[in-house]
Amino acid sequence: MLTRRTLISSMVLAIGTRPSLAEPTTHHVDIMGFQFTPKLLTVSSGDRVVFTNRDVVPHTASAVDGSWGSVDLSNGAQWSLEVVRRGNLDYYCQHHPVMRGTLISS
Ligand SMILES: [Cu+2]
Repeated sequence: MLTRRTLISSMVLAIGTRPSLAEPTTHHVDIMGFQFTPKLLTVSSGDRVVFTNRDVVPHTASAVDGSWGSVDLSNGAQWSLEVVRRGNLDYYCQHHPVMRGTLISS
């Protein structure tokens, strides 16, 4: 039988593991099959987004407005962005401009 104490300690654990507003989160975007996955990602200013190329051809993750961007990422390479702006941050691959993604930053 679930005791009251078990129930309370699981509730405390759930609350305790929730990241606070001040703690940045690391998100992951995989580049696979000529797509950014997830294509839409909700982030907070201060968070980090790690892009990993899982394709055999090189890709980039580059801001549409040119304000940030990775180098060429070969197979297995990672590049990390620290989100410092709010709003919809649209990005694409410089080699394959049809590849698009958006970071929704609040
Ligand atoms: Cu590409």
